[in-house]
Amino acid sequence: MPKAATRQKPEAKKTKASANGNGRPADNAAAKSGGIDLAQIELEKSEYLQRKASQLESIKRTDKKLLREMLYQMVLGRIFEEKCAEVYRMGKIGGFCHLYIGQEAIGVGSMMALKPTDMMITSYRDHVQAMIKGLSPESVMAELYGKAGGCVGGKGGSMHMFSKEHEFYGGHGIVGGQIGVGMGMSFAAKYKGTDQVTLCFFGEAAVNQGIFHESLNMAQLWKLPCIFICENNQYGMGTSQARAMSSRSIAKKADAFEMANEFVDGMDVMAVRDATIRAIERARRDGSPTLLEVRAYRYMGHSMSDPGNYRTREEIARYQERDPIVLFKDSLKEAKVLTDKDFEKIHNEAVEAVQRAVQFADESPFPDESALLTDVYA
Ligand SMILES: Cc1ncc(C[n+]2csc(CCOP(=O)(O)OP(=O)(O)O)c2C)c(N)n1
Ligand SMILES: [Mg+2]
Repeated sequence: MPKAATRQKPEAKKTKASANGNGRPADNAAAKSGGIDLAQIELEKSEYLQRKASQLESIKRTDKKLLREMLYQMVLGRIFEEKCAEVYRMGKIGGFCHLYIGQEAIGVGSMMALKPTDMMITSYRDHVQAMIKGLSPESVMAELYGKAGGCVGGKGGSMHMFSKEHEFYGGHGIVGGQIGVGMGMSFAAKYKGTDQVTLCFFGEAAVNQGIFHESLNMAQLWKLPCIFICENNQYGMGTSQARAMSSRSIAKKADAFEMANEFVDGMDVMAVRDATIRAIERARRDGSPTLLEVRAYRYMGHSMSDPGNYRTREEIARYQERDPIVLFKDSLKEAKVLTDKDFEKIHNEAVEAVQRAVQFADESPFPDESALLTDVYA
């Protein structure tokens, strides 16, 4: 057990606990066992219930067609990833494959607040985000298969989705590497005088790397229109955040650079959307960057080859009780924006879209040998 996991400032005990981690109780039993404190999950749940009224207000302010499209994208992402797991086990997808199940509200809530000309960059957990940015499910599934019909001709695979046309700049396998590139993209936008905002996604394990701190410093110093979104799914491979990070709050790390920051519940798509809209307004107004820490939970293993023996079934089940898709669906029903029948239609459309994607990938040829040395930079 690393010492950092048990090292707590004494005053932390006196602080009122809140899910954003500023007042984490000192005696965190789950942290000692490597998992997540179940009391934290309860706290997050009660904070969500308290916020529910403002979420319904936010729904009322939002275009109904857009709300249904957001739900569709979340359902599509879920069904697409479930299918990925299935065809991976059949041997149709090779190599690494990291699924986004449980984190759909982060991608949908943030990216669907962008204009199509805005840019984004992310980690290897990229299939669903690629689709939200507008890449077709066919081109993403074929890429997973390593087929010529894939968005990068079958030469990138699961971790390297990319589409310049959609301002989607990958899909990166080096943990944290994309933070520096994303910051550079926002520098380019400022230099060229465009109004583009960059969303730069990364996991919480990337925050311990130097590149995170260097990039935030430069972005704030140079006033770059970059929104850094830390997708805190609470694990970096088999290591929980509590075992690897001395402080609980990632959002507050931005204070060191005097950068705007917010902690957001990543199970609540409207909370993610509202926080991103605030960040986009800051970025477009005077180029100010923002750090958003968006906490959700990874239901599946780190990748398809993860035995998952570092957490309990109960922990997973407790998070699934607050599933982001179910929460959103229920709120939309409560706000009279959606009926059960509408949901069934959305679900069926997503199932059909995924079926079409699989058929396309199955039928697409492998890249021709002549493509072996094209688009290669060395
Ligand atoms: C620089 C670097 N170090 C280590 C790895 C191995 N590695 C791959 S994913 C991962 C965990 C990253 O976790 P996190 O940033 O929280 O993202 P998540 O997988 O949870 O989305 C590690 C250590 C890597 N790819 N790159
Ligand atoms: Mg993580």
